[in-house]
Amino acid sequence: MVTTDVGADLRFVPAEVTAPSRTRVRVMFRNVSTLPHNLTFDAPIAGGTRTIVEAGGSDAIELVTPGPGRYTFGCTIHMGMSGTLVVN
Ligand SMILES: [Cu+2]
Repeated sequence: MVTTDVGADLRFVPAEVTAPSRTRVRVMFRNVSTLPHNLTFDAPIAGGTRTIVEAGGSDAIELVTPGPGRYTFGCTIHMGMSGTLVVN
């Protein structure tokens, strides 16, 4: 589960999440802030929630984790709002 900051700060909470490699996982995203956000993985995962997860809303992503490494995700609405998926 990843959420946002509860206010208007542009950050994910927690900013780093961990999962085992080559496993199907479900990432729940809850937007508890006052602004619309999304949670979108960069390549090679390249998947995400719907583009606008409104304040108070939530969405989930299902993905199969790649090999071990660090994979970034972000909010395409807000540059610089990012987090990391650590795959073991
Ligand atoms: Cu955002």
